[in-house]
Amino acid sequence: MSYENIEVRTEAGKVGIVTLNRPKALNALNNALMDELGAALKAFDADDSIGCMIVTGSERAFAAGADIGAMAKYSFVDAYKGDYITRNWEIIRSVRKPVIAAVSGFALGGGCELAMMCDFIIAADNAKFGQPEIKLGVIPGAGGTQRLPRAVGKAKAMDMALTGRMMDAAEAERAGLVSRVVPFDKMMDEALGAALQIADFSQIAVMAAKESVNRAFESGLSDGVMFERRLFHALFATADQKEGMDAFVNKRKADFKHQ
Ligand code: CO8
Repeated sequence: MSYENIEVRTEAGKVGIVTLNRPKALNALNNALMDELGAALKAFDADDSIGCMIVTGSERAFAAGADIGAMAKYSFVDAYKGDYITRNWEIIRSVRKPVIAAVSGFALGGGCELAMMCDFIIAADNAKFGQPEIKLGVIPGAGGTQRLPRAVGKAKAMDMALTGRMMDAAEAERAGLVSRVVPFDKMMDEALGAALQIADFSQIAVMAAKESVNRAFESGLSDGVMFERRLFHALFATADQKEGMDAFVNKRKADFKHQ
């Protein structure tokens, strides 16, 4: 499939990389881009050889938000009935293999929300995160008021949603929004290193780990722990568990077959 708003490639045959590519608009997220992103991630998710995905942008912008020009004249009916706010964004959350956001430059509004929909964020030291929708007379619409407080707590989430201020990479790491911060020229190597490492693990265990961590945000502690325990039990039915533990016992590298 050919794309107009994203670039898609694979690395080492096992990591799928999507680069947002609307440079003139700082990768503003219009409907066509989000449809393409969803299609590309779904295709990687369905490809048995791919074990992890990366979504990234340019040095200047991961994404400066939803496309304000496209949204400016929407009526309530346009917004409510169309898939673009934000039903087509949900595809990203339905992907079962891990998705890493590699964020450089602006990650604002929908750009910050897109990064937070990914499983974890590796940031370049020039990254800037923000939910500036309040300045436009609206509020975040793709999970910003829900995922940001879960990531950084109420105080900073309220501060950002109500003032629209940006958080730099160092503050974002301190607050728990991003997992690692590296210089920009090391960002893709860092993300790729993590993605290749993940892709070499058992895909079944990786998917179960993602599902179980995500469950922590949907359930109470005892339900979450029970969910985890059942998945843990289930993994003993896989060949990969036998391989992983046999490899450890016999001091060799595991060779997972994703079975
Ligand atoms: N939408 C459309 N175009 C944009 C956007 C955007 N979000 N951001 C930047 N651009 C365009 C600019 O219009 C400009 O285009 P042109 O050269 O044709 O004038 C170009 O990108 C470069 O931008 P600037 O000249 O403004 O660059 P600066 O370096 O001066 O400033 C900023 C960079 C600070 C990032 C600034 O561009 C800015 O404030 N952008 C808007 C940020 C924003 O408000 N984002 C939130 C948007 S609302 C949203 O995301 C809601 C999500 C809800 C869910 C999704 C529903 C679909």
